[in-house]
Amino acid sequence: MNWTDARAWCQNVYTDMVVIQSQVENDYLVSLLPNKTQAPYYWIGITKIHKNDNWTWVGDNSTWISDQVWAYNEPNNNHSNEFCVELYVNNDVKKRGKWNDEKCSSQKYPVCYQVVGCPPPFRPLYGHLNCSDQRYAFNSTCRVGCSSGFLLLRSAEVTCSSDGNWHGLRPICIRGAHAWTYHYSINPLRSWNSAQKWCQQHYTDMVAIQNQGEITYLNWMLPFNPSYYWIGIRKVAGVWTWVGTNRSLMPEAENWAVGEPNNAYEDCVEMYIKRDKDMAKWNDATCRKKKGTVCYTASCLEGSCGIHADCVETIGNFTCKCHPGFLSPSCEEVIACAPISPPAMGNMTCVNSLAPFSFGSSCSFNCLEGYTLASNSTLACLASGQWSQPSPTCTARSCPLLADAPHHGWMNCSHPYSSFSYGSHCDLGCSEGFWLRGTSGIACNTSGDWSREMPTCQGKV
Ligand SMILES: [Ca+2]
Ligand SMILES: [Ca+2]
Repeated sequence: MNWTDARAWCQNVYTDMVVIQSQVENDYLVSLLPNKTQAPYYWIGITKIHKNDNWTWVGDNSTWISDQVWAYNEPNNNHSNEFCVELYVNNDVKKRGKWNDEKCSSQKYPVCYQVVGCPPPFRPLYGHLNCSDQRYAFNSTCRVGCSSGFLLLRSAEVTCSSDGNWHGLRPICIRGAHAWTYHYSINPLRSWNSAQKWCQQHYTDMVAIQNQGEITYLNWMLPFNPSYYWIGIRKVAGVWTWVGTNRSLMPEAENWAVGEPNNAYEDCVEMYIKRDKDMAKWNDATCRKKKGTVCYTASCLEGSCGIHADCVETIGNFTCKCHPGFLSPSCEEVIACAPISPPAMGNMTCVNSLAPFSFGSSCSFNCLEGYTLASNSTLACLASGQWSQPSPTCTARSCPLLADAPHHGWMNCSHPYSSFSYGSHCDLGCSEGFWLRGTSGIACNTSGDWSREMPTCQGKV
């Protein structure tokens, strides 16, 4: 075929004429193509339209070209119209894998490519996908993550295989204890007591089971063991008890196999992992029997809750208990008290903790000259979001009350702030026939004292 027919054929039957994007691809392609002992060789998808043009690949993505890939003395544009490229695939070591510019009307074999891809992958309920290629091409992968609170079963990753199918077990997400990690041991088998000891030494404790999701997960995760596995329930003072939390087993959480528990002397509990009958159900058994061990590692890790909270283990998860003064759920937000202002005739100085007027902040007050604070001078913002006391006010200092005018005299007072206090001023005088001994005016000063002694009125002699 000439080059134009060759490309059209590629587009009809496959995706397009081959595009080479590296020396490695070029070598790989040469290794795939049947060897030719003589011309014609193979058309590849690179051309130009005019002799001064750059060589251009079909499509628009690839720009790769290499000086080393041309055969000796090529491209030579021998007939001034060699605008297409052939790939030599023969036994001549100097030519094999090299390119030659050729007349596009020459007859050669087309080399095409086909995009191989997979259908859109299955997204599990309660899960999300993260795919390396949005067109799901051959060899691309998709990773599955489960929503918070769900456990991933089977594989986390699927790969698009060359047959156009996703390779890998279809992931599913089940409700469960996402924050716990499980560990098991069947070598050696252990009595219930030594199983618990081993768990406590190496992990947090024997596994406790919160919900059906965990049961499903454990039954999937653990290998079959003919003697099955101990779990963290045993009889304590006649009551079935979760040993890790010391809580008694609630009827709604029971998962006994048919007819179990069946023996007053069987004080420990095993789980029938991958058993044909009563799969994943529980049986009471004699504690000294040797079985597999299943442990968990606690959910609370360093940093689980941030610096303003304590991590508290719950069955299958954890919660963050905020320190006093910090708000749920993140415990990052500090409780704030209502903003306060300086008092009239006074000043306020605040020391902020994490935010202005937040838990741990304190504000001190003082008053201008002539004024006193009515209460304690420092307020603290408490963990409750309340101030430790009401904001203080500044009141003018009081002078001793002047109840009466001088005997045989009069008094005329003004009180700009409050009665007989800082700023108050009294004019004094005597009745007709008397004379004033002392000052004719007194004022209440900043320290709460009268500026002068009270005058008296003297009778005329
Ligand atoms: Ca040539
Ligand atoms: Ca039993």
